[in-house]
Amino acid sequence: MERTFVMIKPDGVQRNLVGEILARYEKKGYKLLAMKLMRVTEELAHQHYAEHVGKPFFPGLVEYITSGPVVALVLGGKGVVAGVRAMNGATNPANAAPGTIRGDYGIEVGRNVVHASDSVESAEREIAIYFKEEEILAYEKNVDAWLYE
Ligand code: IDP
Repeated sequence: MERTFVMIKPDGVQRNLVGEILARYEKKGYKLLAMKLMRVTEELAHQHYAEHVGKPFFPGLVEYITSGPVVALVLGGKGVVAGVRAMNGATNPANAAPGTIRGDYGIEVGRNVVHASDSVESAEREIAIYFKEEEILAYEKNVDAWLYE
């Protein structure tokens, strides 16, 4: 099953949006494979956002992502990588369509509520940064027969 790494960022936790955001992914039909409330350390932030080291917004990004607890998730399902990116909306909430999480709950790019992997490869890289393989559960749900032909 395709998997993606998702994070409800510190602003999402502080603004009491965890339940609403989780409900969206659940109702879509994506399967919750792993979940934890945690703090992102400076070291984790550098690993996760390695591609952005040196960019002007990088120090602010590290400050933001380490500023409070986050919810880290692994979600599974057919097409889940692209599907969750679409549900999250454009990186900058100012450009994110209404109906997307960033479009509905965010204002500025530096407080954009959620993260999701942008490809199957980056999903596997990010999952390995945040989770041990034994923390990721494989299980059947009866509803699968109602989601997949
Ligand atoms: P993504 O989160 O939609 O994949 P990326 O371009 O990978 O977007 O950027 C990673 C994160 O860095 C964004 O989600 C956002 O929190 C932050 N970020 C990106 N560009 C800017 C910027 O120009 N100013 C402030 N923060 C930014």
